[in-house]
Amino acid sequence: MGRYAAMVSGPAGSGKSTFCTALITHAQSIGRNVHLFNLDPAAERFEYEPSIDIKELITLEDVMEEMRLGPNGGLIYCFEYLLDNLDWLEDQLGQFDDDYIIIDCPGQIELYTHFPIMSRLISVLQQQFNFRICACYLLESQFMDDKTKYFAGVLSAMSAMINLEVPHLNLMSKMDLVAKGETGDAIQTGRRREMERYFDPDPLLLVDEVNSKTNPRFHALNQAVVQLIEDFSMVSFMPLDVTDEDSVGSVLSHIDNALQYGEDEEPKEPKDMDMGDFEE
Ligand SMILES: Nc1nc2c(ncn2[C@@H]2O[C@H](COP(=O)(O)OP(=O)(O)OP(=O)(O)O)[C@@H](O)[C@H]2O)c(=O)[nH]1
Ligand SMILES: [Mg+2]
Repeated sequence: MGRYAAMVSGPAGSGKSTFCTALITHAQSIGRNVHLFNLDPAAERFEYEPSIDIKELITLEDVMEEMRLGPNGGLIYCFEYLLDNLDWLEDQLGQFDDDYIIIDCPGQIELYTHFPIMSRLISVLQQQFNFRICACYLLESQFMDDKTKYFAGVLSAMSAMINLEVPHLNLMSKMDLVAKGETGDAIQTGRRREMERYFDPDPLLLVDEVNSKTNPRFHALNQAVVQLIEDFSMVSFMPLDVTDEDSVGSVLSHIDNALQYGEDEEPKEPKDMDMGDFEE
């Protein structure tokens, strides 16, 4: 059986850990075995006990105290320490036969966008440990209310995609906070419709709205940014509502698809047939 990993990334508080929990709950409910890999050396509580936990190797708290580093420098130190201790990782990864792991990452997006840390970890998982990897990048639906923030979010997602160089799925999280249309509340229905425009929009059509909010001095820059986003086809988002099992199930099938999960498996032997049924 192949080895598969979905790396759940995105800004602080975008709902990564909650999504990992929802994904594992859903996978278990359909009889699939997936494991949680906690990659956040500062994480405190988990609904599911992680099968692999970076905190067993190193914690941010210890690093900050012993190395006298701040939280961000400390985090980089933790990842460099992990990359220097790949034997530990190999040991941890070696315990499973059915390898499908969900990696809950920290919320410091510099790790995906500025530093080559996550991309190095991905290369190790791919090349040394034979994993197929995809990235899920979460952005909060609440954040999208403002088009300028939407563009900033898309750019951060795009930067992560370019740095990580693995199949990439953008998720618009916390969709439960944007009430569904049936509630009858005209304002919420309007907000939902507005949000749905962002699932697969044409950024060139949104530029006028961004321009209307920004100083004319920036219009050429807005246009250039929008063109960049358009050129990379980076604007589509899948809605994610962790309170809705269908939504979580649909995201899991997209992840499976991105990972080509199951495509390597041997065809199952048909059940032993009683050939007597076919005899005269
Ligand atoms: N309503 C709603 N709240 C959510 C959802 N996902 C997360 N939250 C809330 O958002 C907050 C942050 O959620 P986390 O899952 O811890 O987010 P995270 O991205 O793991 O955060 P960091 O690891 O600190 O970067 C918590 O208060 C969650 O309860 C969601 O789908 N809907
Ligand atoms: Mg988290």
